[in-house]
Amino acid sequence: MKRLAILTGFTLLILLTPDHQTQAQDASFVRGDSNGDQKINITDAIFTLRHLFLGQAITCQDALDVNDDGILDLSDGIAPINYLFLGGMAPAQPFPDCGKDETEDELTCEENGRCISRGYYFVGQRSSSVGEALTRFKDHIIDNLNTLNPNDDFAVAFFDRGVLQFPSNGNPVKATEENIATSIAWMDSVFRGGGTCVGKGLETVFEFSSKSDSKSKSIFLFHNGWATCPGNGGLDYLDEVLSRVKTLNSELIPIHCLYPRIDEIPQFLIDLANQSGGSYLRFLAE
Ligand SMILES: [Ca+2]
Ligand SMILES: [Ca+2]
Ligand SMILES: [Ca+2]
Repeated sequence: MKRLAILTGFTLLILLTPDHQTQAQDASFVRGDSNGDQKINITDAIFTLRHLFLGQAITCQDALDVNDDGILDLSDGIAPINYLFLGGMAPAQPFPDCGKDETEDELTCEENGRCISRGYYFVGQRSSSVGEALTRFKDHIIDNLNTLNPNDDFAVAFFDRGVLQFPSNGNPVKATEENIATSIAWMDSVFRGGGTCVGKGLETVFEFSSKSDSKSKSIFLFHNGWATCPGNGGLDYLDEVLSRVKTLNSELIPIHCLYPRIDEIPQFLIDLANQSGGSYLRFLAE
């Protein structure tokens, strides 16, 4: 019986490993950007030569394979110099923007500097008790979205008794100009509602974040620190939300809490920030 259990565990490991590896080793990169600073210059050629001859550690073999022949050799160290100074060929795709390797080879890419995707998940209270602050939170979201790279992803949710979410299919979207514009139009259609089921709002953003493979994620919560959720509310409910979030937040995504009032920041928001490694601050009119 014990042997069977061991065998089953072993089989499971074999079944799970290939998929996991593809995910971890198929990150976005810029070909030729060996050192991952999203610029192609002489330091990339030097970096590549250091890797080839001095064992410099790397995290993205594909970025060094300038000619995309699936082999890392001296020609990859020389190709950037040819391109930069002698009018030689530009690196193969993806270049100059981040992207994935489109040609099959043995090389892998775990991460390539600035191509690392960041995930931003916004969740805000839309009950009438937050008043005009809701508009400021929307502006805050827009300001943030405008700083993202197209490789980042995001999602937005507003809660009252229930939850309104963008995108409606529950999958975060890339921060392209088009997606940002669509989300802003959607936010314009969100008005104040009734009730404060903050737990539902937080569950929604964790659902979003679980579908993203971004390396670095953040959650922004806009909330007055109090809950009136039908059949559930008050301090006991907030305690339940805290422990539910602890379970859901296995990735330890920092939750940054924005409090729309001048008085003392409620303990719920402080606890939420502290248990997730996030922050809390008063979010007031200018
Ligand atoms: Ca570089
Ligand atoms: Ca090569
Ligand atoms: Ca390739």
